[in-house]
This record gives sequence, structure tokens and C-alpha cells, in this order.
Amino acid sequence: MLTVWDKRVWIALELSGLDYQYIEVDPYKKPKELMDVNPRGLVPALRDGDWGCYESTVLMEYVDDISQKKLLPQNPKAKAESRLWADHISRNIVPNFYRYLQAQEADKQAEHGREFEKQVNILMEAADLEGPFFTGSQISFVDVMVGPWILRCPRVLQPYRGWVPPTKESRFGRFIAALESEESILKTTSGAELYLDSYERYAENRPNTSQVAKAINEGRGLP
Ligand SMILES: N[C@@H](CCC(=O)N[C@@H](CS)C(=O)NCC(=O)O)C(=O)O
Repeated sequence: MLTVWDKRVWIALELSGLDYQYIEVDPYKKPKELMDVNPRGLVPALRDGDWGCYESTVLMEYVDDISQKKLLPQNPKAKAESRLWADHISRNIVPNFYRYLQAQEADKQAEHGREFEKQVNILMEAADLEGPFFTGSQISFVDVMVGPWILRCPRVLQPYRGWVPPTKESRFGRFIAALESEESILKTTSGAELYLDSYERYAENRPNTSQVAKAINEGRGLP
């Protein structure tokens, strides 16, 4: 039985058809069950029997390795490209999401908002033209890597930062609609109130919020 903490790996497991259990933990409180698997105290973390591991991309690839239903393309070149875009998400999209949300001055919010939009557009320009998902009509690795962050645009960035949704017909608009109607994503998405509540501390850039908030405030990437 696999035990998982956090969204992206949860979606991957949901799509894999493997037997698993999801455990909701508050990563800010660093419960022992999380620390036992990840001494850094961050989610995602996963336990498989008496073995445990952590780091989003590592776990996403582990789930793909042990699953019959693959999220990564099997062609080595296409697989490398998916990994390349997963790296873009971790390196550019996610940190800019936090920079945009944690910025307190209007000019900084505008600047980081533009940067976030630019990084999302770079991903969209690399996507299959028809889509609606990144590599075509089916959800795959890159969609799961970025999906939870895209869902946070209308749920978190719009109320807190005035993020403006794209038109429905645009490539990004069609991508959002596809993610919003994908069963594995819907099943793992919390209600609107919980999003607002969880991200309020970031939107106000409260001191001692988290390791993530601290790293962003210090101009570093994600921990
Ligand atoms: N490099 C790590 C970063 C993980 C990460 O930032 N996790 C956040 C939630 S999305 C967390 O656990 N935050 C708690 C904290 O910052 O103290 C990964 O990709 O797995």
C-alpha cells in the first residue's frame, strides 16, 4: 500500500490505478509521520511499505515507474521533453506564483504578475496546438506537474491579486477548462474556502509563514 501526502503525487496515483491512501497533513505543523519520511518537513512525501521518499518530481517519476498506466511518454525524446517542461514548472512557474502572491507593493505585484504570466505562456507555447492538455487529448505528466498551480489561479491569485482569466477560446483558456473537468483533478481539489484560508498567510506575507515563503522572501528558489 502506498501512502502519499500532497496534491500532484495524489493526482498521479489516482490516474495510475494503484492501491494507495492519501493522508492530509499540515506541512506547517511538521507532524512526526511526515518528518519520518521527509526530514525536511515538506510535502509531497510518499511511503511504500517501509520505504519512504520525497520531492515532487522524484515521486511523480517513481509512481510512473511502478504503474502500468504511464503519464510520461515512452518515446525517450518525448519523455526528455516532458521532463524539461516539468523542470520549467518547478524552476519558473511555481516560484513566480509565490513571488506574485507574497509581493505587498502594487508595483512589485504587477511586476511578478507579468513574470508569472510570461512563464505560463512559455509553457503554453510549447504545448500541443490542439490540446487541450499539454501533449494532446489525454492528461499526462506535465499537466499533473502544473495542474494544481493552474487551479490556484482562479482560486487564489484572482481573489488576492486580481489575476485576470484568459479568454475561453485561447490555448490557456482551453487548458484551464480541460483541467477543471478532469476527474482525477476534481477528486483531489479542495473547496474554494480552504484555498482562500490556506493562502491568506502568503497573500499577507506574514512572518514565519513557511520554509517556502522564507526562501521566496530571501530571493531563493523553492526549498
Ligand atoms: N522541492 C520541493 C518543494 C516542496 C514544497 O515547497 N512543499 C510545500 C508545499 S507546496 C511545503 O511543504 N511547505 C511547507 C513549508 O514551507 O514549511 C518539491 O518539489 O517537492
